[in-house]
Formats: sequence, C-alpha cells, structure tokens
Amino acid sequence: MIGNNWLWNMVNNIPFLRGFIMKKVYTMRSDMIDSPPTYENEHPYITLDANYNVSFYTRTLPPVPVECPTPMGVAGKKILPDVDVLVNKLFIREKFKPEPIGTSALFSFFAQHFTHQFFKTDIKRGPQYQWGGHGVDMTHVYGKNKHDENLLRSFKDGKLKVQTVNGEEWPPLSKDAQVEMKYIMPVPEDSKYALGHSFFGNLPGLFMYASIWMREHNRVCDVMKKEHPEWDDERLYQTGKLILLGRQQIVIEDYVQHLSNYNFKLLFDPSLLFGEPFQYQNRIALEFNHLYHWHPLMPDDFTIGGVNYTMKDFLVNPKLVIKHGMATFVDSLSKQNAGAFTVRNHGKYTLNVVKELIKHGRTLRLQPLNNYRKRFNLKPFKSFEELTGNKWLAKELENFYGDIEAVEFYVGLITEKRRPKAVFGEAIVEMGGPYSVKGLMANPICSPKYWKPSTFGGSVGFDIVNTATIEKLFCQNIKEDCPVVSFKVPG
Ligand code: MNH
Repeated sequence: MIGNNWLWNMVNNIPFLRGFIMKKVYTMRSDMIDSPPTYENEHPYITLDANYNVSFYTRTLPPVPVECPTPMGVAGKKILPDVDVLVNKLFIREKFKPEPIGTSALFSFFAQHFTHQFFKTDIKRGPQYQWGGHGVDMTHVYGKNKHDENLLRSFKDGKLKVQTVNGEEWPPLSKDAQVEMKYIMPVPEDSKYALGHSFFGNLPGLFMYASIWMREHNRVCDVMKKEHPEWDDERLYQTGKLILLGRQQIVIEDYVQHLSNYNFKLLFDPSLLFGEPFQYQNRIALEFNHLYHWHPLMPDDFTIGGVNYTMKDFLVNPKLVIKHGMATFVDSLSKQNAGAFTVRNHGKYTLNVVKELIKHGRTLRLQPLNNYRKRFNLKPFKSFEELTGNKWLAKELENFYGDIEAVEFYVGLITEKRRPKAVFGEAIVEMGGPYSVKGLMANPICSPKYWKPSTFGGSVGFDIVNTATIEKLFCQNIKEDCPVVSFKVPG
C-alpha cells in the first residue's frame, strides 16, 4: 500500500478506527463464501449432498459439466497438456529462488502444520473426500478422534503424555502412545513419535511445532490447576484445548500479517462480529486446499545450529529437533530463508505432490483460473502476459493452453505475477483471504456464547488467549534465553 505512514499510524493506534476497519475486513471477506455450502464435486448444480455429506470437500464453483466441448468448458484445446511435460517446464527447481520479502522457514512449517488440521484428503476414497472436521479444531495437536486423544493423554492434571530427553520435554514414542502414524519412507522404531497428526513425523519442522503445542498445553494445565485446584483431569484437559485453540487463533494474526504485509495492523477480535449477520459454520473447499499447496516455500537445505542438512537428511528425521534442542532449532528456522512461491521452484521431493494435485484438478474438473477471478470480484486476465508479467512464461503458457480462458487453476495461481511487497500474487490473496477469514471467524469459540472468560477457565485463561504471540508461544516453553522466533529472516 501507499507510504502514508502517518495515516497508518493513526488508524493502527486508534482502537475505534482499527476495530471499524477490521470489522469491514471480516464481513466483506466472509461474505464471499457461501454459507451454508452450495456445491460439491460430483454435480454442476446445487444438491443436498453439498450440505449434508460432510465427507466431501465443498466447492466454490461447481465442476465443468462433462458435456462441455473442452475440459475447461468452451475455451482452449481438447486435450490438456501432459502433466510430466508441464511440471518439467514450469515447476522443477534448478536453482533455489529465495522468497523476496525475506520469509523464514519457520513460516513455511507454520503454514504446513496449521493447515494440515483441516486439509485432510481421504485419498483412498478419492480426491473429493476428506477425513477432517472442516475447520480449526486442533486435531493436529490432540488427535483425529476420541480414541487417539485418549492414547495421547496422560489422564493426570489434564496433561498430555511426554518424555524427557536432554532435559527437555518431547512427545512420547509411538510404543508409548499407539496412534497410527504415516511415513513417506521407512523409519527406525526409535524415531517414531506419537503426534496428533499422522503426517507430522515426516519433517522436523512439523515435529517442532507439535512439541511446542504439547508443552504449551501442559503449561496451560499447570496454570489452570493453580486457578482451580478443585478441577479434575477432564476439566483441565478440555479447558486446555479451548485455550490452545484461542491462542492459535491469535498467533494467526502474526502469520496473516506477515503473509499479507499490509500496513494496516490486523486484529483478532471476535466481538467485532457480534450483532452482525454471520453464520458460525464452515466447510473446507477443494479450491482452498489446492491454492494452499505452497511447496515452493520449502528450501532444499537447512542450517541448524551451524550444521548443514539437505532435505533428504530432514525427511522422516524428527530426532534432529531433539538433538539440537528446541531453542537452537527455532532460532535456526527463523534465520533460514523460505523459497519463493513462483515457477520453477519446486524442490525434488515435492514434484510428485504437484503432479498429483494437477491430476486431481482435472479429475474433479476444476474451472479455469479466470472463472475464479470473476467469482472473487477480480478482473479476468486478458492475455498471458497480463497474467505472468513475463514474456518467456507467457509464451510457454500460450503453447500449453492456447487461450487465457483455459489456464488451469493451480497452474494459473503459480504463474501469476507476484504482488509488489507480498509473498503471493493477487488471486491467492483475494481467494485465500475470504476462505481464511471465514474459517477462523466461523469457529465456535468466536461465537457470543463461547467468546467470554468462563469458557477459558476465567480471566487468567482468557488473558493467556488474548496476549498470544508466536514468540511467546516458544519462549514460554523454552527454559533457556529466548531465541529468535520470526516469520521474517532478521536483518
Ligand atoms: Mn505438503 C500434501 C509432502 C511441505 C501443503 N505434502 C502433501 C502430500 C505430501 C506432501 C507427500 C500428499 C498427501 C499426504 O501424503 O498427506 N509437503 C510435503 C513435503 C514437504 C511439504 C515433503 C516439505 C518438504 N506442504 C508443504 C508446505 C505446505 C504444504 C510447506 C504449505 C502449506 N501439502 C500441503 C497441502 C497438502 C499437502 C495443503 C494437501 C493435504 C491434503 O489434502 O491432505
């Protein structure tokens, strides 16, 4: 935005103005999302399944009808480009491109960790199915169902099971809490940990976040026990979950602030919506999942406590976090540059993921990017050059698609020119914004009956929620001096 510093200073520092603008952000963004949901993946018209079949992702735009003349509707070629050729031309990383506004790898792992609680494709059933709860429900910390939750709980003072290694607390080994974990390659028994999400043993950055939220839960339980000595294990556990969800909502303020890089200082305050017409219900959309495939944000290697590791060393190796310790690990990720979200910047371990993604988009007949631009009140692009701002890329895309109206959703998102000063192009922000705001604010804890101190164990608990930052989350759970905790590489 413009360099009117005094204006932003005023807006950001006058609570009434800041609240007024934030309320507009909430209502304008969430009004873009149909609620109750309208479409699902199997019909190009409204069905009751769209609302009642919660194992489906919802769809913002219905699938392209099968009787259409081309796969993208009416425009473009009869046959879409070969996925391998497309990926070899537009996605493979040859030389690492760092994220231009200095985003850190701590941010990349936050994105992955946070969104895996609600992007859960049930791939055995098909790409239209999901196994999650359609929102910010903390299942990535506590487990996907009551059975798993019980395995992860210690049943003492509300706390989760832990083990102590090198004087720090970590999640238990799988043998001590037998929740099902899924690894992308074989792992030795003594490197298998029990975590809330089955994927999180695959990467140290995810294991780090899993461990910090586990410590935070147990810390919060100690505070609550002091406040309410009469509370039993169950009440401490349940209240801990609510407080952690609240804390995570507030930490998202830091995250979205970085991602949008707005001059306006964002605010998480559910009470701004009280009295407004607003549906406290949410459904995760297929398009939201697709646009959140941010694999280019992962670098190829990491320097942790001065030691260099390749992505290959990182994979299925959560022990690295324990070896270096929490403080060193978070400090190092904060100082490590993320990759740029752009063409030719997918590291080799994620190429298959993007190939599958494009194939799913075709199976489910996602409409072309320009239709989504219209749906989200953006001007459709008129030319490949207007989309990409790059002659070479425009030419390549033209060869692949023939017509700007036929560019596939994800391919369009990643080839779109980046907004000045921001991490992403316009379409990702203008689509991701509404989905995120709706998803966050539609959470039950934001509704008038929940959003009050008693839900969170009284004013002490409510304060823990309201004063959260990403830095505090780490530093309150690390015994040493506070390390660097930042979504932006310092300096
Ligand atoms: Mn990622 C799905 C690997 C980083 C967002 N990712 C997948 C899948 C694999 C995968 C494999 C396929 C589904 C599965 O097995 O659960 N991802 C990686 C690897 C890295 C990675 C190896 C790091 C290196 N992923 C990231 C980052 C983000 C991200 C960073 C940023 C938000 N990934 C996703 C999303 C999905 C996904 C979203 C879709 C999940 C789903 O639909 O179930």
